[in-house]
Amino acid sequence: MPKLAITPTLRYIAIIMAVMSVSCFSRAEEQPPLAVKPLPTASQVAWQQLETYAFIHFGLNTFEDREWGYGDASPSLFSPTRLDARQWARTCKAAGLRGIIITAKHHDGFCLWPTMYTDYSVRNSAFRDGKGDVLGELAEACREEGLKMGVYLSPWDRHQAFYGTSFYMEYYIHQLEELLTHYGDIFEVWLDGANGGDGWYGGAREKRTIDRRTYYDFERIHQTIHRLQPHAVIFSDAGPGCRWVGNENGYANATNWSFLRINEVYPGYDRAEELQGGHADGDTWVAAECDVSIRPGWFYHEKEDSEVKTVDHLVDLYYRSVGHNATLLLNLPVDRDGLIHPIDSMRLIDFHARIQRELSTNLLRDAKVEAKDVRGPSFAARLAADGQFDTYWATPDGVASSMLEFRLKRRTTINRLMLQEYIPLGQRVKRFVVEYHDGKTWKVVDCAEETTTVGYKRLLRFADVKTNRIRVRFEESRGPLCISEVGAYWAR
Ligand code: FUL
Repeated sequence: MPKLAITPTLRYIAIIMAVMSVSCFSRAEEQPPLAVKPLPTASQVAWQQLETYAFIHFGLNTFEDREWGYGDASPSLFSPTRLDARQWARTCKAAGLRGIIITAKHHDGFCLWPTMYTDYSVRNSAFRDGKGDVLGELAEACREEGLKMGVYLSPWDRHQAFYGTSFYMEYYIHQLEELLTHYGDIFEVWLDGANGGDGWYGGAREKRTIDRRTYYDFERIHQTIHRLQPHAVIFSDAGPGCRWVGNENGYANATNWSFLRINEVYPGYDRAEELQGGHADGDTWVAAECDVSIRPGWFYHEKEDSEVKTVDHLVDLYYRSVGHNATLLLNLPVDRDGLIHPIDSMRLIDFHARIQRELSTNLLRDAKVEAKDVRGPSFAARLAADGQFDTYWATPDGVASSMLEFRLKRRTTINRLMLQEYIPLGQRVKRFVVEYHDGKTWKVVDCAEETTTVGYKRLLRFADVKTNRIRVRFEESRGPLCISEVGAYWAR
């Protein structure tokens, strides 16, 4: 028999067959579990990892001492004399906030950047003799401090005469294009849901009602954003990037799904309370963002100097936003000088220091970790406490309830627990129980709220327990478990 010559083609076929046999016949325990839809995009995951970022409401309203300008105030009123975007950025950085979303245009229509499309802007104000650009200064400051920047461009505009006509859409898109091309990377575009009503409208001074489902060409708005800033996450009541949490108090429900039945929700959604927990059977990934102001109002009012939220209040909101599988968008009203008020910055810094202190040392990092079920060596139990989001403990196919136990070297006091799912493969956990061993038996930790969903992050607060064994029984899940991280802490 003639010997078979090993030609380059044959070698290539042999390599392909070898690769195929590894991937086709490799065992399930070496492969990650199949994703369970709906899934987030990579940008949505990166967005949620920001966890906390700032909102800045600033504009003519600040100088009118109003929350909703009518659209008739003279632009010359806008006159911050000490404006310093670096002070904003440094304050946010020191408070652990990872980005700043600014009201480029609020409902009164006044623009904080020298737009080409209206004279109702900083161009006709006293600020920097009409040569200033608040967005430009903020973009520079964010770059310097390594913060992300986002923009709020109110769809409702109480100034423009053509608000309510189809021409307004052209105006809006052109302004959006300016914002998305002049200021570097934009991480989030904020489309608020307040829509139509009375206003100045070029002197008409009337009430204009629009159909909030059809008036704005949202498809065109989304396409424009995706085209110019492909990684930006779009906020509205209905997403598509992230959703309003249904209240302006800064919290999400303990049970919080990152899903919506997307065809039911629209900007200005009238069943807002549903947004606090999402739709368990939703078909689209739209995680929640909790927007709240550090003061009662969104804009600065001197009379609210004594009403800045306390550190205790802010800490509570952190646990009920970031700790309830959402992000925290914390508003800082810039004052008439153009600065974040010292009371607000002190409160912010103290808030951050307290969170850092409460959650600084993960007491499970050197614990022995055991799981009832393990998918395979690449998904070992210890990966749930290795400090890496991208490695995770997973259970075999078909195993949707299991248990993870941590044995500590010594009896330790614990009063906080943190859980994270590996969300690139979907949000899965539906119900779990936390237990500790008191030396004789297992006891349930009373978390004072329902222990249901986990998602990107779940934080639980409870009274001190002293133990050297703590476990989480995952009772129900939408597929095999994929647990990225678990942390236990002692907050004093
Ligand atoms: C709402 C607005 O009406 C408020 O003025 C504020 O900007 C808040 C964040 O969004 O829709």
